[in-house]
Amino acid sequence: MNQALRRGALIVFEGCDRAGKTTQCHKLVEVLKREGHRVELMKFPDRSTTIGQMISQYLQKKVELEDHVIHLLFAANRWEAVKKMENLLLNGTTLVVDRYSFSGIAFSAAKPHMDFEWLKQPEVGLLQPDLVLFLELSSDVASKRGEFGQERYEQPQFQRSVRQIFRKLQDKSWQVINADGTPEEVHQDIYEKVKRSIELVSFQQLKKFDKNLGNDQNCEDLSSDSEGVR
Ligand code: FDM
Ligand code: MG
Repeated sequence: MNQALRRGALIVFEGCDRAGKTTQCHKLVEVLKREGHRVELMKFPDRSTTIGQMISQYLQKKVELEDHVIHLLFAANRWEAVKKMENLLLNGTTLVVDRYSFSGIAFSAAKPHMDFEWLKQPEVGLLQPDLVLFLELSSDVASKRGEFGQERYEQPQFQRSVRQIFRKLQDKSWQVINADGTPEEVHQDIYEKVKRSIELVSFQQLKKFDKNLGNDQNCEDLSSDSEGVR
Protein backbone atom coordinates (compact mmCIF):
# COMPACT_ATOMS: atom_id res chain seq x y z
CA MET A 1 0.00 0.00 0.00
CA ASN A 2 1.32 3.45 -0.86
CA GLN A 3 2.33 5.04 2.45
CA ALA A 4 1.97 8.53 0.97
CA LEU A 5 -1.82 8.13 0.69
CA ARG A 6 -2.24 7.41 4.35
CA ARG A 7 -3.21 10.28 6.61
CA GLY A 8 -2.16 10.64 10.21
CA ALA A 9 -4.50 10.26 13.18
CA LEU A 10 -5.64 13.12 15.40
CA ILE A 11 -5.20 11.80 18.93
CA VAL A 12 -6.33 14.03 21.80
CA PHE A 13 -5.63 13.64 25.51
CA GLU A 14 -8.14 15.12 27.93
CA GLY A 15 -8.76 14.94 31.64
CA CYS A 16 -8.50 16.95 34.81
CA ASP A 17 -5.25 18.40 36.10
CA ARG A 18 -2.65 15.93 37.40
CA ALA A 19 -4.14 12.91 35.63
CA GLY A 20 -0.83 12.42 33.81
CA LYS A 21 -1.76 13.73 30.35
CA THR A 22 1.54 15.44 29.66
CA THR A 23 3.61 12.43 30.78
CA GLN A 24 1.52 10.09 28.64
CA CYS A 25 1.69 12.37 25.59
CA HIS A 26 5.48 12.40 25.74
CA LYS A 27 5.71 8.66 26.28
CA LEU A 28 3.41 7.94 23.37
CA VAL A 29 5.23 10.26 20.97
CA GLU A 30 8.58 8.79 21.96
CA VAL A 31 7.44 5.19 21.35
CA LEU A 32 5.71 5.96 18.04
CA LYS A 33 8.81 7.83 16.82
CA ARG A 34 11.02 4.91 17.76
CA GLU A 35 8.79 2.67 15.65
CA GLY A 36 9.33 4.96 12.68
CA HIS A 37 5.92 6.70 12.70
CA ARG A 38 5.66 10.32 11.63
CA VAL A 39 4.28 11.96 14.76
CA GLU A 40 4.16 15.41 16.30
CA LEU A 41 3.26 16.59 19.79
CA MET A 42 1.00 19.62 20.23
CA LYS A 43 -0.42 21.30 23.28
CA PHE A 44 -3.32 23.67 23.90
CA PRO A 45 -3.22 26.34 24.99
CA ASP A 46 -0.21 26.98 22.77
CA ARG A 47 1.34 29.75 24.85
CA SER A 48 3.91 30.66 22.18
CA THR A 49 1.58 32.72 19.96
CA THR A 50 0.35 36.27 20.61
CA ILE A 51 -3.06 34.94 21.61
CA GLY A 52 -1.35 32.21 23.65
CA GLN A 53 0.56 34.82 25.60
CA MET A 54 -2.69 36.58 26.52
CA ILE A 55 -4.08 33.25 27.70
CA SER A 56 -0.96 32.55 29.71
CA GLN A 57 -1.19 35.95 31.43
CA TYR A 58 -4.79 35.21 32.30
CA LEU A 59 -3.98 31.76 33.70
CA GLN A 60 -1.19 33.24 35.78
CA LYS A 61 -3.70 35.77 37.14
CA LYS A 62 -1.67 38.69 35.78
CA VAL A 63 -4.69 40.01 33.89
CA GLU A 64 -8.46 39.70 34.27
CA LEU A 65 -10.61 38.92 31.23
CA GLU A 66 -14.36 38.58 30.94
CA ASP A 67 -15.35 34.87 30.86
CA HIS A 68 -16.65 34.91 27.28
CA VAL A 69 -13.57 36.75 26.09
CA ILE A 70 -11.12 34.21 27.49
CA HIS A 71 -13.30 31.41 26.13
CA LEU A 72 -13.04 32.87 22.62
CA LEU A 73 -9.28 33.35 22.99
CA PHE A 74 -8.80 29.66 23.86
CA ALA A 75 -10.85 28.73 20.78
CA ALA A 76 -8.95 31.24 18.60
CA ASN A 77 -5.73 29.65 19.80
CA ARG A 78 -6.95 26.38 18.24
CA TRP A 79 -8.19 28.08 15.07
CA GLU A 80 -4.77 29.61 14.47
CA ALA A 81 -3.33 26.06 14.37
CA VAL A 82 -5.92 24.53 12.01
CA LYS A 83 -4.04 24.88 8.72
CA LYS A 84 -0.85 23.48 10.17
CA MET A 85 -2.73 20.55 11.75
CA GLU A 86 -4.59 19.77 8.56
CA ASN A 87 -1.42 19.83 6.46
CA LEU A 88 0.46 17.58 8.85
CA LEU A 89 -2.39 15.05 9.09
CA LEU A 90 -2.88 14.91 5.33
CA ASN A 91 0.85 14.41 4.89
CA GLY A 92 0.70 11.32 7.08
CA THR A 93 1.79 12.77 10.41
CA THR A 94 -0.09 11.62 13.49
CA LEU A 95 -0.76 14.44 15.97
CA VAL A 96 -0.76 13.81 19.69
CA VAL A 97 -2.51 16.73 21.34
CA ASP A 98 -2.40 17.61 25.04
CA ARG A 99 -5.89 19.15 25.66
CA TYR A 100 -8.30 20.37 22.97
CA SER A 101 -11.86 21.66 22.53
CA PHE A 102 -13.29 19.53 25.33
CA SER A 103 -11.11 21.33 27.88
CA GLY A 104 -12.21 24.54 26.21
CA ILE A 105 -15.87 23.78 26.81
CA ALA A 106 -15.58 22.05 30.19
CA PHE A 107 -13.45 24.68 31.92
CA SER A 108 -15.64 27.57 30.75
CA ALA A 109 -18.86 25.70 31.53
CA ALA A 110 -17.70 25.15 35.11
CA LYS A 111 -18.01 28.91 35.66
CA PRO A 112 -21.34 30.39 36.69
CA HIS A 113 -23.71 31.89 34.10
CA MET A 114 -22.13 30.35 31.01
CA ASP A 115 -24.50 28.95 28.39
CA PHE A 116 -23.43 25.44 27.42
CA GLU A 117 -24.72 25.67 23.82
CA TRP A 118 -23.01 29.02 23.27
CA LEU A 119 -19.70 27.63 24.54
CA LYS A 120 -19.66 24.87 21.90
CA GLN A 121 -20.12 27.13 18.89
CA PRO A 122 -16.55 28.47 18.46
CA GLU A 123 -15.36 24.86 18.19
CA VAL A 124 -17.65 24.01 15.25
CA GLY A 125 -15.52 23.57 12.12
CA LEU A 126 -12.33 22.65 13.96
CA LEU A 127 -10.83 19.23 13.17
CA GLN A 128 -12.58 16.45 15.00
CA PRO A 129 -10.28 14.05 16.85
CA ASP A 130 -10.17 10.42 15.71
CA LEU A 131 -9.56 9.30 19.26
CA VAL A 132 -10.01 11.08 22.58
CA LEU A 133 -8.16 9.50 25.48
CA PHE A 134 -9.84 10.70 28.64
CA LEU A 135 -7.56 10.06 31.58
CA GLU A 136 -9.62 9.43 34.68
CA LEU A 137 -8.14 9.41 38.14
CA SER A 138 -10.04 8.02 41.13
CA SER A 139 -10.46 10.63 43.87
CA ASP A 140 -8.33 8.44 46.18
CA VAL A 141 -5.34 8.52 43.89
CA ALA A 142 -5.98 12.16 42.96
CA SER A 143 -5.71 13.26 46.59
CA LYS A 144 -2.34 11.50 46.86
CA ARG A 145 -0.87 13.29 43.85
CA GLY A 146 0.12 16.34 45.89
CA GLU A 147 -0.93 19.95 45.81
CA PHE A 148 -2.36 21.80 42.86
CA GLY A 149 -0.26 24.55 41.31
CA GLN A 150 -0.86 28.28 41.53
CA GLU A 151 -2.61 28.90 38.21
CA ARG A 152 -6.22 29.87 37.77
CA TYR A 153 -8.57 26.82 37.80
CA GLU A 154 -6.17 24.77 39.94
CA GLN A 155 -8.63 24.25 42.78
CA PRO A 156 -10.25 20.97 43.88
CA GLN A 157 -13.85 22.22 43.79
CA PHE A 158 -13.50 23.76 40.35
CA GLN A 159 -11.79 20.63 39.02
CA ARG A 160 -14.67 18.51 40.32
CA SER A 161 -17.14 20.61 38.33
CA VAL A 162 -14.96 20.38 35.24
CA ARG A 163 -14.88 16.61 35.57
CA GLN A 164 -18.70 16.42 35.69
CA ILE A 165 -18.94 18.51 32.53
CA PHE A 166 -16.37 16.45 30.67
CA ARG A 167 -18.76 13.52 31.06
CA LYS A 168 -21.43 15.38 29.11
CA LEU A 169 -19.08 15.76 26.16
CA GLN A 170 -18.18 12.10 25.70
CA ASP A 171 -19.00 10.59 22.34
CA LYS A 172 -18.06 7.50 20.37
CA SER A 173 -14.53 8.70 19.74
CA TRP A 174 -13.79 8.68 23.50
CA GLN A 175 -11.95 6.03 25.44
CA VAL A 176 -11.88 6.40 29.20
CA ILE A 177 -8.45 5.42 30.50
CA ASN A 178 -7.97 4.43 34.12
CA ALA A 179 -5.07 6.69 35.05
CA ASP A 180 -4.52 5.24 38.55
CA GLY A 181 -1.79 2.82 37.47
CA THR A 182 1.92 3.40 37.00
CA PRO A 183 2.90 5.52 33.99
CA GLU A 184 3.99 2.33 32.20
CA GLU A 185 0.68 0.52 32.86
CA VAL A 186 -1.34 3.48 31.69
CA HIS A 187 0.88 3.81 28.63
CA GLN A 188 0.32 0.18 27.60
CA ASP A 189 -3.43 0.67 27.67
CA ILE A 190 -3.17 3.85 25.61
CA TYR A 191 -0.65 2.42 23.16
CA GLU A 192 -2.91 -0.44 22.03
CA LYS A 193 -5.80 1.93 21.39
CA VAL A 194 -3.69 4.45 19.52
CA LYS A 195 -2.14 1.82 17.25
CA ARG A 196 -5.61 0.60 16.34
CA SER A 197 -6.81 4.10 15.64
CA ILE A 198 -3.82 4.95 13.42
CA GLU A 199 -4.57 1.86 11.30
CA LEU A 200 -8.30 2.42 11.24
CA VAL A 201 -8.37 6.04 10.12
CA SER A 202 -5.46 6.07 7.69
CA PHE A 203 -7.72 5.98 4.62
CA GLN A 204 -10.63 7.94 6.12
CA GLN A 205 -11.44 11.58 5.43
CA LEU A 206 -10.59 14.16 8.05
CA LYS A 207 -13.68 15.14 10.02
CA LYS A 208 -14.75 18.45 11.48
CA PHE A 209 -16.82 19.25 14.54
CA ASP A 210 -20.40 20.01 13.56
CA LYS A 211 -23.13 21.60 15.65
CA ASN A 212 -23.93 18.23 17.26
CA LEU A 213 -20.66 18.37 19.13
CA GLY A 214 -21.26 16.91 22.57
CA ASN A 215 -24.80 15.77 21.78
CA ASP A 216 -23.95 12.12 21.17
CA GLN A 217 -26.32 10.01 23.21
CA ASN A 218 -25.02 6.60 22.07
CA CYS A 219 -22.41 6.08 24.69
CA GLU A 220 -24.13 5.06 27.95
CA ASP A 221 -21.21 2.75 28.72
CA LEU A 222 -18.93 5.77 28.94
CA SER A 223 -21.08 7.87 31.19
CA SER A 224 -21.04 5.62 34.26
CA ASP A 225 -18.63 6.12 37.12
CA SER A 226 -16.85 2.88 36.27
CA GLU A 227 -13.22 2.66 35.30
CA GLY A 228 -14.16 0.33 32.50
CA VAL A 229 -12.66 0.84 29.08
CA ARG A 230 -14.51 -0.13 25.96
N1 FDM B 1 -8.00 25.40 29.44
C1 FDM B 1 -7.35 24.77 28.45
C2 FDM B 1 -9.17 26.12 29.19
O1 FDM B 1 -9.75 26.70 30.10
N2 FDM B 1 -9.66 26.18 27.93
C3 FDM B 1 -9.03 25.56 26.89
O2 FDM B 1 -9.49 25.63 25.73
C4 FDM B 1 -7.84 24.81 27.16
C5 FDM B 1 -7.12 24.12 26.05
O3 FDM B 1 -6.21 26.08 30.74
F1 FDM B 1 -6.54 24.72 33.53
C6 FDM B 1 -7.43 25.40 30.81
C7 FDM B 1 -7.13 24.07 31.38
C8 FDM B 1 -5.99 24.36 32.32
C9 FDM B 1 -5.33 25.58 31.76
O4 FDM B 1 -3.73 24.14 30.73
C10 FDM B 1 -3.95 25.40 31.21
P1 FDM B 1 -2.33 23.40 31.00
O5 FDM B 1 -2.53 22.08 30.34
O6 FDM B 1 -2.17 23.30 32.50
O7 FDM B 1 -1.27 24.25 30.36
MG1 MG C 1 -1.82 23.13 34.35
